[in-house]
Amino acid sequence: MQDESLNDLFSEDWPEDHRSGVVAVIGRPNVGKSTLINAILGQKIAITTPKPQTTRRTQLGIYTTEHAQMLLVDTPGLHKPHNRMGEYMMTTAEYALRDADVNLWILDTSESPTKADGYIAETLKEMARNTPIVLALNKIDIPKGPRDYAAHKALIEHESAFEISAAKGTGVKDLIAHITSLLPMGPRYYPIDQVSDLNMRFIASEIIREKAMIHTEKEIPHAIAVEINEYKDGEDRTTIDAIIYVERDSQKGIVVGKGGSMIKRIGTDARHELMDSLGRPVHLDLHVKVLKNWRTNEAFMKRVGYRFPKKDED
Ligand SMILES: Nc1nc2c(ncn2[C@@H]2O[C@H](COP(=O)(O)OP(=O)(O)OP(=O)(O)O)[C@@H](O)[C@H]2O)c(=O)[nH]1
Ligand SMILES: [Mg+2]
Repeated sequence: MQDESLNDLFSEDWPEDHRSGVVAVIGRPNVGKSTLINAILGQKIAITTPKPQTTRRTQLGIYTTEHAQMLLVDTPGLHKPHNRMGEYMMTTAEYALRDADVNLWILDTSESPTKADGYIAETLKEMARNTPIVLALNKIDIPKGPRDYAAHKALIEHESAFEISAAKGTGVKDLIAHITSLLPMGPRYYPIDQVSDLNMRFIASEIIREKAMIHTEKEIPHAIAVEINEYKDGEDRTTIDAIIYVERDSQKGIVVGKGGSMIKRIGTDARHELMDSLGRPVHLDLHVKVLKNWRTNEAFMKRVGYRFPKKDED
C-alpha cells in the first residue's frame, strides 16, 4: 500500500499545464463551508450540522482532476472566541487564509451580512493582501426577496462572485472551474485517489461528534469532545470504543438520556454511518464522561486533536 501511494505521489504523471494550490474556505460559522467541500468532492469528508461552530480544526479536502489538484482547506467558522478552544479555532483558521493561493469566502445569502462579516473583511484585507478573494454567495435555494446580494458583494473587493447552493449543488461546477483557473502551475501533491488528510480514527470521532451535536441543544453541542479509546480492525468487523466528554454533570445527564435513550440514539446513528463509510460491520461502544471546563484545558485539547500550531510552524 505505502509503496504504491509513494509511487503515485512522485510520478511525473501529470500534464505540463497542470495547476495546483491551496484554497482556504473561510466564513462565519454555519454558512456552509463544510457542505460545499463535501459537494465539490462528491463525498462526505467533513461533518456538517445546523449548529454553528461545527468544524473545529482545519482539514484538507483534495480535489483532483486530470489537469489540476485543488487543496481545499476547511476551516472553523470565524467568530469572537470565548475560551481557549475558540482561540484555537481562530488561530487555525487565520493560518489557513494566510497561506492560501485563493481565499474562498462563503456567505449566507439567506440573511444580511453581519458585524462578524465586517470583521472577516478586515481580517482578509490585513492578512491576505495579495491573494485573490472569490465570494461564494451560498444558500440561494432558500426563498428570499431581491436577489442582487449587493450588500454581500460590498463587503470586500473581490476577484469574482458566484451564486451557489452547496446543499443542492447549484453553481458548484462553475465555481470549481473558475477557482482552478486561478491556481498557479504546479505538481500533483497527493495521489489521485486521496480525498482528505484525515485518518479513519479521527473520522470516527467526528462522526460520533456530529451525531451527538445533532441530537443535543443549546450549549451542549459546543461542550462535546470525542476521544477514541480503541479502534481495531478485526477479521469480520471493526471495533470502536469512544468517550464523549462534556463539561458538566447536568450535560452528562442529557447526553446519556432517560434510561440511556439519548446515548443509544447517538450510538445507533453513528454506527450506521460508520458502517456505510467503512463498508463493513462496526461494533461501537460509547461512554460519557465529565471533564470540567475542558475548553480551557490545553493538554486535553491536544489529546483530542486540537493542538495549537507551534511558533516555528509560522
Ligand atoms: N438550504 C441550504 N442549507 C445549506 C446550504 N449549505 C449548507 N447548508 C446548511 O447549513 C448548515 C451549516 O452547514 P455547514 O456546512 O456545517 O456550515 P459551516 O460553514 O461548515 O459551519 P461551521 O463548521 O460551524 O463553521 C447545515 O445545516 C447545512 O445543511 C445551502 O446551500 N442551502
Ligand atoms: Mg464546517
